[in-house]
Amino acid sequence: MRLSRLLSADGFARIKFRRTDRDHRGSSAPSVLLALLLAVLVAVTVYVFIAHIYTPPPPITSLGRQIDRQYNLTLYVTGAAFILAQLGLCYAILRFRDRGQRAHFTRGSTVAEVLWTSITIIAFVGLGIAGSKAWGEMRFTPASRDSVQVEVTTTQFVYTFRYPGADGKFGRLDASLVNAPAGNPLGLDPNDAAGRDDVVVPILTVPVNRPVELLLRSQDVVHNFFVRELPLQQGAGPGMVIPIHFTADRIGRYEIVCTQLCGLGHYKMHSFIDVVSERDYEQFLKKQAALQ
Ligand SMILES: [Cu+2]
Repeated sequence: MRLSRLLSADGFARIKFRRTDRDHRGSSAPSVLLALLLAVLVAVTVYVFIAHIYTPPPPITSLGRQIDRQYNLTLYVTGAAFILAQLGLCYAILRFRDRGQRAHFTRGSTVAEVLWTSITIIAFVGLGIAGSKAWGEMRFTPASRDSVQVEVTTTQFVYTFRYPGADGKFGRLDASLVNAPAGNPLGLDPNDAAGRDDVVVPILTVPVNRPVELLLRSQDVVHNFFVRELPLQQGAGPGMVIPIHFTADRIGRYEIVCTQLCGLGHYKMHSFIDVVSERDYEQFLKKQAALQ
């Protein structure tokens, strides 16, 4: 487009546009550059996943491995859709670039709309149904009766774990008795006999290959219990006890982190879960019982 400046009678510059022959040919540069940029972004994204740059640690529960398989399946389906959609966009950008033609309105294709909406519904509902078994097993199935029960209390910005002790019963808690500096962070009632053998510790220890049920509580705000290797994430809120369960099958130490922004010290709110052999677990309980 050629610009010509004219000085009008009032002294202001008037800008006049005149179409030239070059305008009718359009410009390929912007569309080629945009298509190229998109192709590069797609290639980089695909590389990040294929090269396994950000991979989570392998799960230590059979349910975790089931979730990983489901996650990978979802990633393959959505990844293929992502690549196809972006390459389709590259094609459209190049095919319908500015050639100097007049733009015109199009209503699109009803058949194509119905087709890709149906495919999307089938893919999403299908993946949801495929994943419902693992989800149901984790969230809608109660823990087995022989589970090791541990109570998890979250507070700004620590985790405290309580075992019921030899009697298998948790003692009564009284919020007015909570006094961490005096050694009673949970508010255990000293008059309740069931609580006298309760074991209160800052690190969670569980036996390998045995079902574990955690009872999540919070003393103040909403916190979270998250262990990447389990892989389990559950919020804890004041005034409620939320049960979660798992069976860890690999001995080791794994980190527990709070994934709920719970205050200024949130970034350092963490603890550990030690998955130990049955013998080490018995020893741990005996040692702790002697210390309480
Ligand atoms: Cu927290």
